[in-house]
Amino acid sequence: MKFLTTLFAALLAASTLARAEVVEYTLDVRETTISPAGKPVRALTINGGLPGPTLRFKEGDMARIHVVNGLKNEEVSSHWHGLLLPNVEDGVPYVSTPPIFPGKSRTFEFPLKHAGTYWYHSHTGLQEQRGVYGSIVIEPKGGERIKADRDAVLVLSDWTNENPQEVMRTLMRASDWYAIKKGTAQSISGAAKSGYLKDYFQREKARLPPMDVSDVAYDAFLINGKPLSTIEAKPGERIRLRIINAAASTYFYLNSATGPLSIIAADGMDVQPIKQSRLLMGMAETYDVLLIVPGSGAWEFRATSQDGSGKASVLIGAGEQKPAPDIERLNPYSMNVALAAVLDQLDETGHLSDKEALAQEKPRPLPPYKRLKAVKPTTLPKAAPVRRIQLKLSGDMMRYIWTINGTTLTEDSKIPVKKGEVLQMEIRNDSMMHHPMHLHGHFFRLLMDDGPDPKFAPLKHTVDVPPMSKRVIEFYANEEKDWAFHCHLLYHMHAGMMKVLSYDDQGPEHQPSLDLKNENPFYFLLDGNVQSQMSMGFARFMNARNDFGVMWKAGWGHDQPAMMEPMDGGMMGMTEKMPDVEYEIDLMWMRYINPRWMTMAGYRFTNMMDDDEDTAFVGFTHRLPYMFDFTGTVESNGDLRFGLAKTLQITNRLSTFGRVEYDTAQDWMWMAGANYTLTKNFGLMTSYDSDYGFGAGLSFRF
Ligand SMILES: [Cu+2]
Repeated sequence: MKFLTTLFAALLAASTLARAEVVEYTLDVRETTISPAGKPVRALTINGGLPGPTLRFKEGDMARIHVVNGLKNEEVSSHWHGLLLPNVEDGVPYVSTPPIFPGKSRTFEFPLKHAGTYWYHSHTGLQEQRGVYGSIVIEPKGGERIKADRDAVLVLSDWTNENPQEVMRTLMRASDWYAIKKGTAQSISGAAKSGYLKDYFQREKARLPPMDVSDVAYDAFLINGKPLSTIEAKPGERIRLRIINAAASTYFYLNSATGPLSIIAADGMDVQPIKQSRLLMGMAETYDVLLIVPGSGAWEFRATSQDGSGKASVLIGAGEQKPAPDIERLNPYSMNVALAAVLDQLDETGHLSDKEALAQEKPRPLPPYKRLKAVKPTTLPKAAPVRRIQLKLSGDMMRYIWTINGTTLTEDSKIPVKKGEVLQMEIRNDSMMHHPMHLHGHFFRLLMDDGPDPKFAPLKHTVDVPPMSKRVIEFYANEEKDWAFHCHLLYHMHAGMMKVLSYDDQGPEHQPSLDLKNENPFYFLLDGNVQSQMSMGFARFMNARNDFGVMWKAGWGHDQPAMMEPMDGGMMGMTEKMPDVEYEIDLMWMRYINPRWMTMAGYRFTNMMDDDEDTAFVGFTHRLPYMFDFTGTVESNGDLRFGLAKTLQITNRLSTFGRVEYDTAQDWMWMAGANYTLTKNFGLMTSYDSDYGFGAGLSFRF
């Protein structure tokens, strides 16, 4: 009897499989000129549009997706974000799936095992920022749990007219340009004006660079490719909004003129409905919200960037405009504001009713994780051994390097996983930015202290880890091979914040394969100035931890008349003349150890009066409290040099700097001056140098 039942079940399963409908799409990635922010830009589009098309399926269908690479010299890839699928279809180039070479295509084929709102995007280099993303909707077998008249997909994104490689370069050089552009630059006068002078110096004392909630200044924020768009709707209609944050580096606050948002699904999985007036949404997360059109009018649904620098809106319905409430901007000066926002919410519990939760809601709430509850138990197999690991997220704004457990992807890529275990990951964020951490190939249970019954812990694929706090997630390791785990802030990932969960089925020696030409590449940077008396600068190739370059200082405005005279007596009766142009050129390699230490080694060419011998040197730079940089070098001839340097930001664009140096061969030197930032690339500069006197000119960074 049992045998017959099993046979029958097997036959039934086979026949269902045979009947699985194949749903086919073609995604054609091409370079196209588009202008979402007004200015025509060469971007990457899928089937000519931004975002790419919505791929609609039914649970149980078989997806067959042809991805065509219409680019001339770049590989592309497509990752199906949030879907459980065979490893080779996951679409992370080299890690799981072969890349798609220029002019070639790849057909992805996988069964759709679960329903929900998901998305797809390129996992190659910085292509996601350039437009390679779109949405996926999978309708459940038995219909939606919560009925709506129809659904509408809202793909949120951020848009820059700059090439993303240029954005990355700007971040690598720790330029203040983006902060100036979006109005979050910090200065002493700004701090004094807003009453945060004490915090300003406390931060400097703690050796922390100015904090900001976002890295990049964007030209536009988009919903479905537009800053403003319209959805037709009738009063009383029930619309299921499927919201996807496909931005490269923007958290959004969502709110609506129609009142509190009714959240019915998170990361594709149904949750017990909760209400929230403002929803903070990290990159790569998805939420489904049920919206009932209250009456006639154009009701604004708004996504405000977390840094307050912009927004995107859709108007639902037609007629009189009903704006959504404004979300006030964060004061950039109080370093405690972001932390306070985090700590403020510790008292919130997951047991509040909607009414209580709405009454207690903060003006800038965290994601509503404590109140998210799965619709059925999500507990994992009881018999599976549980292993807990810690992952520490760190970064440095002065040097754009982002790490997990102190290492970048290329330094150490592997997190070993044993098949059949429950892996608990305690993710600690030691940095001052949010990180949306995404796990490929699995749903994890998000375990919140103080949340609802852990039996109903929500299933997610992406979790926001707020500054200076931690999240605990767990999942049943029932897969094989290698799966990416990374921060979904594109530039953080690119700067190293990624690992690969590597199953033990591949043997202990196995190392994940990586897209090495797109990981940790070198960027060329040139920073310098030319003034009437002298020129200084640094031209370098830079990656996460290394700078290889040329540093120069040259002077011609000799300020010490005594030095111009022939030296009396001189060595062996010779007289020396000051050269017309004095120079010191260092060919050097600098290596970043951590936010406080850098080491350096190089070779110095010089014709300076008292020190005209070319030498090799080694040294270090150490960041002291109040952001003083102390540099010490020793040269192969035994000379020692110590320097102390400091920059003070007076206004957003005006900074002053000072530098003192002691050299056993040349004695004391000092320099002080000011720089005024005109554009991203140029500034006006003036300085006094103890050797070359007073002068003024142009500063530049390219
Ligand atoms: Cu991050």
